[in-house]
Amino acid sequence: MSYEMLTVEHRGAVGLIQLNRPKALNALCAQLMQELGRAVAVLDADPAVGAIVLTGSERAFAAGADIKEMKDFTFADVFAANFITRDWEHATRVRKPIIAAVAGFALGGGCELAMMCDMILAADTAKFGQPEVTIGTIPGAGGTQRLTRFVGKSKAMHMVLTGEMIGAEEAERIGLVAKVYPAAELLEKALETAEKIAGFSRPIVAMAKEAVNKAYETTLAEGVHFERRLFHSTFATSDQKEGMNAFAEKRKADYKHA
Ligand code: DAK
Repeated sequence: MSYEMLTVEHRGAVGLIQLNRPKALNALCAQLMQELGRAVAVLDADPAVGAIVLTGSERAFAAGADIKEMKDFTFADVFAANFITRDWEHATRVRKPIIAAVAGFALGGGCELAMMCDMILAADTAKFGQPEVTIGTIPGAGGTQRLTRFVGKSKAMHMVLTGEMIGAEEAERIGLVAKVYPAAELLEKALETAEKIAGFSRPIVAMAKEAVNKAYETTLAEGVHFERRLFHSTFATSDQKEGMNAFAEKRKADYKHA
């Protein structure tokens, strides 16, 4: 599979996708989003891959939807093409863990894309923002919804209504980012984290991911019920037996992903 606007590599059991449109600060144009959708689907289906890392360049994870491409769209264009819905949300459908490794700008659609991933690891150079209001529109890829769930109403309102950026430290403090690293170490740390996750039982990791995601979609009682049923299901796997036996026998578990 060949791509023009991103690169895909295998690093051990980790699939690494790097957005590669540096001159436009990885602005998210239609072609890039179609390629990203394909890349994510291919890695999700690859049995050798246990986790995915999505990253950009040192200067930008992504500076948003491509303003030059969309500036002349009409309502009829975006509605008929199902803009955003059709090509943007693949990261939310992938069943394997997907980590956004963010350095530099993650603005507008770039911030929204990072939030579609399962966790955000950031370089100390990262800057997050939803600046759509400054160009006469509003976030359209989940920015008003996911950001509010990450950081609460007041911070989300501040970011969405002022368009101001926040740095990596603040992003970590308010819960948008899981961890911050010196920029030079970001990719290595993200790959290490992904490799660690890929070393656990794949079905168990997928269940854990589904259970956490359920918290966004349901009531507490229903969410806990869902979690309980998945927890019970883990006892039907051979990996649960292996994990607990390995603990009792003081050895490393050898998961068969079954
Ligand atoms: N789109 C297109 N090109 C972009 C871009 C973008 N979002 N961001 C940067 N670039 C391009 C610049 O035009 C410039 O290209 P050349 O002039 O060299 O050809 C190149 O990248 C380098 O940018 P700068 O020269 O501006 O670099 P600086 O370091 O001075 O500034 C910056 C970096 C990131 C602060 C600045 O580029 C900037 O403010 N960029 C725009 C950020 C932004 O507003 N992002 C939000 C995009 S809006 C919708 C759904 C979703 C959305 C909209 C509608 N519907 C359902 C209808 C989502 C909207 C967005 O994401």
